[in-house]
Formats: sequence, structure tokens, C-alpha cells
Amino acid sequence: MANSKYEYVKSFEVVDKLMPNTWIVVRIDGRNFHRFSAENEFEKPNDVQALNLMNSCAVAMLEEFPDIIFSYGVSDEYSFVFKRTSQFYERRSSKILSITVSFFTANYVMKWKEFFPQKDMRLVPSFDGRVVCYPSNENLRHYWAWRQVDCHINNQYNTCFWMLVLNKGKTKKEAQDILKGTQTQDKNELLFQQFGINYSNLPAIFRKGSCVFKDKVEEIVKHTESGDPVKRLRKKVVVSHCDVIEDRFWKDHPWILDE
Ligand code: DGT
Ligand code: MG
Ligand code: MG
Ligand code: MG
Ligand code: MG
Repeated sequence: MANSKYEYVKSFEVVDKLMPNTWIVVRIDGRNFHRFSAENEFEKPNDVQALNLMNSCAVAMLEEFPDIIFSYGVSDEYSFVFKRTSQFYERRSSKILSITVSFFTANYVMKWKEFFPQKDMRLVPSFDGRVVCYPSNENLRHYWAWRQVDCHINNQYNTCFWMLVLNKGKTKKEAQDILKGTQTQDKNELLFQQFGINYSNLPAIFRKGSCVFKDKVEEIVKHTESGDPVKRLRKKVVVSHCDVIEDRFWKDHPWILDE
């Protein structure tokens, strides 16, 4: 096809390729979910169905984009990592970011009724997103640790805060003042003394957040004539609420960082 005289405008586009041979992490975060969660009457401090909806969108992401090898989510955010060697959209930042955000958001809307059959969605949800490249496995492990520590700190605070407000009739200001300057141990004590709650017994999805990744699972592919099952290891997308700070998880799943 002949070039038109307008074609020169294409030369204004700038190159936005991400560094080669680095882990590409995309983190998305719900826009103004303070309001979105209030309008949709999410349970406080954690709405398990809202979290399950986020997790289901993350599963859809890993099933759609094979280069995503691990993801971690908490509250209204999710982080996805593309493998080091990924050539997805030639590593163009704007393509990777916009596809991640739009595919996740579209799934969030499409799957809403599956998780909230009794609620019509109020407000239109949207997510912001950013891309960061990490050069070493250690940097990447520290990234997940950073998000999971954040999850712990926020969840412990929010659990105390909402127990004081909803079960002890404190105002938000009073609850804030009670918690001001308290350490982890003080908050555990408060929950136990005043509410009989052992923090470590709360559901792991709240305390640890959620990991979505490909795990090796044994599946029965057929049965022999004598009826014995024939099993094979297959990679399957799973959701789990494990500790990603300690070495254990990474030792048990070496293929994630070796990919
Ligand atoms: P942003 O991200 O700057 O546009 O503003 P927000 O409002 O999304 O702020 P962010 O992302 O720092 O905090 C997440 C908000 O979402 C926070 O106000 C609590 C709310 N939220 C997230 N998950 C839940 C939940 O399970 N239950 C309830 N009640 N609220 C939640
Ligand atoms: Mg934000
Ligand atoms: Mg947000
Ligand atoms: Mg957030
Ligand atoms: Mg196109």
C-alpha cells in the first residue's frame, strides 16, 4: 500500500521497551476502592467474596498469558510477574501494562455476578497500573516480601480498628487513638484480651493475601484395563495463601524462579 502524506505522524511514537532479561512486574490497584467497597457494601475489614473475585481474575490472567508465572494479591491490588525471557509484545511497556489492566478489569466486571449473585454492581470499577523491572531473583523475592509484609501490617491494624468500631462502639477517632503507636505484639494482645481472637487463627487469605501460580499437580489421565489409574504431572493454575517471605515456598516451587 502506498504511504499517505500523513504517515509521518507515526514517527512521533517513542520506544518504550523494557530492559531485557529482567523480571517484569505489573502491579494494578483499584481506583478509589475506598468508595467502591463502601457503595457495594463490602464486609469490613475483609470481604471474602471480593477477594475471591480478585483471585478469580488473577487465575484468568495466568490462563490467558503464559508468560505470567506468579502473582500476588491483597485488598484491591494484584501484582503479576512476567518471566525474564518474555518477549510478550516485544517487551513494550505500554502494551503490557494496558493489556494487563484492561483484561483484569473486564474480567472483574464479567465475573461480578458469580461472586455477588445477590448484588448489582454499583459504580464502574477501574484499576491503575505500573510496570517495574527487577534484575535479580533476590530483588523479585524482596518485592513479594514487601507486599506480604504490607498485607500483614494493614490487616492487623484494620482487624483491630473494625473490631473496636463495630463490636465495642468506639468512634473511628477513638479507635485510631487507641491504636496509635501500638506494635504488632500490642495489637495481638488487644485482639486476644478484648475479643478473644487469636490473630494467627484468622483465615490465611486475610493474613497472608493470595498467590496465584502454576503448580505441578498429579492428574489421572486414564485407567489401565485392570482399573489402575495412570497419573501424570501437569501444571495447573492454583490459588494459595502461603508465606512468600521465607525460603520454604521458593524451595518447594523451584520452577517459578528458574523459568
Ligand atoms: P486509590 O488506590 O489511590 O485510587 O484509592 P483507594 O481508595 O483504592 O485506596 P487504597 O488502594 O490505598 O486502599 C484500598 C481501599 O479499598 C481501602 O479503603 C479499603 C478498601 N477495601 C479493599 N478491600 C476491601 C474489603 O475486602 N472490604 C472492605 N470493606 N474494604 C476494602
Ligand atoms: Mg493506589
Ligand atoms: Mg486502590
Ligand atoms: Mg490498594
Ligand atoms: Mg491493534
